[in-house]
Amino acid sequence: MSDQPELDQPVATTIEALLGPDSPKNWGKWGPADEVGSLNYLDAAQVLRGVAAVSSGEVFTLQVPIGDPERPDPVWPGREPAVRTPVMDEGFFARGEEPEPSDGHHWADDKIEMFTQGSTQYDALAHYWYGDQVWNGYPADTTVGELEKASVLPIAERGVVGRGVLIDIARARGKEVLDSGEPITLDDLLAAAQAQNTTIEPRDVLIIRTGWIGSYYRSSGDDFYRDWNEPGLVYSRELVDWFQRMEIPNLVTDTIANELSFYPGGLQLPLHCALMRNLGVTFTELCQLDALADACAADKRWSFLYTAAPLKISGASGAPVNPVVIR
Ligand code: UVW
Repeated sequence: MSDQPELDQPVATTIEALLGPDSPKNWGKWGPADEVGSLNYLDAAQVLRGVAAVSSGEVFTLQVPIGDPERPDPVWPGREPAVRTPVMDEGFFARGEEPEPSDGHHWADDKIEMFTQGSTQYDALAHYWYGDQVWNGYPADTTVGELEKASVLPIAERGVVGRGVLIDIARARGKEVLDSGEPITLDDLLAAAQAQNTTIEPRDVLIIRTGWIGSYYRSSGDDFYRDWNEPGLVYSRELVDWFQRMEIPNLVTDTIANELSFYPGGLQLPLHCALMRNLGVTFTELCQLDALADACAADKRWSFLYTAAPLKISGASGAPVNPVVIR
């Protein structure tokens, strides 16, 4: 792990201490049975606002490939890359392992074993918590065995469509990729938006580029995991208040966990708690944003229609997704 960045805040040793007793919460805002949180902000008017941001018709897909044996999927340390196994193909017939059908047909089938969060994915709102409650105040023991509440399924059933806005922090800093442990503050985010001449509007799907996932595909693999501390947004009360005020429904980034990984004091991923658990902001992680960013930089248009729907996996803490952006 790299040296911890100098963060302009007192060192806390628990998430609860960092966030404090009055951390903003949207629990109950959309009723006691809500499981999709801030996606409720994406009403029909937001879909039309997204559609209105389309002008050239270019299409970008943001998912990284799954199951390439030459380039194992980038994953959070401790998770394993997906493994795709062919269970039927021409070889089975050639080796006599499958009887020849009388009508002459052959076929190919695969199976895949993967972490549901081992690729470009949506986190379920109950994926990460502190204390004994998850999003909307559901008890933490509703996660035992499967997520009984706020799994990824309701997000998948609903789908996500709205106006997306891309803030390219790497480009603003004149870098191909941010460094391990490099923080992004609210001021940095707003300054980068201003430098792009971009206004982040209320209810925008906020997409932040660090260059991190792109760098994985240029690295040896080992380099990527050395000094493991992903760059990204850093917790501050101002940042959380801003997300709340701006009614941001969805945070999308090109890192595996959407925020600076580690803090002095041993904390890990506190924005998962402040934004996802408390505000119900959905997280789309591990996106490939480089081609989209190049296109936005070329014509200086940083907003577009963002659409996504993770796979409908019952009770899961996350699910793969291939978000589609239309400019
Ligand atoms: C972790 O939970 C570590 O990360 P993610 O949100 O990417 O699943």
